[in-house]
Amino acid sequence: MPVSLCGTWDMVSNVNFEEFMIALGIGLYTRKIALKLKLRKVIEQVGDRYVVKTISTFRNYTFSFRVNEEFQEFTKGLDDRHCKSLVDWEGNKLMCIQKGEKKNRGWRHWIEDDKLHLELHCEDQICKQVFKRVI
Ligand code: ECB
Repeated sequence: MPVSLCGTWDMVSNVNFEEFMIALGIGLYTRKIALKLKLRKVIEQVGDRYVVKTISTFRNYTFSFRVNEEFQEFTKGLDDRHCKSLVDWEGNKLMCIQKGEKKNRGWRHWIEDDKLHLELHCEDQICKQVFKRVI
């Protein structure tokens, strides 16, 4: 069993977020606000169902899934697109493929050095976020 991602996590770094948002077609004004945010990630698991909340002073985004069960995702408040999303374990990494209008879209979450890592990718851009546990 991979190590649990559950808990409350606060962002400590966010690399290439602007280029990632440009790849998603996010406008300049929203990008400038988004770039200043310190995101909080809350990951909960009940049975085989995960709930992932991304929280900020500007917008929140919550979604929920079962591992290896495709679901319809609407990225409300982000780029407002519909995707067919599938989350699965890839070794110790929880990975998601988001099929839709944008090519090569998805993310990976894993724990490394007691930190929560997130790699978000879209087209040719990769955004790397790291979160520390909130005690
Ligand atoms: C809820 C956070 C608000 C972020 C800024 C708002 C608007 C910017 C619009 C689009 C930017 C695209 C993504 C924002 C980056 C991170 C937030 C959620 C990323 C995400 O989807 O994380 C995964 C894995 O934790 C869950 O979807």
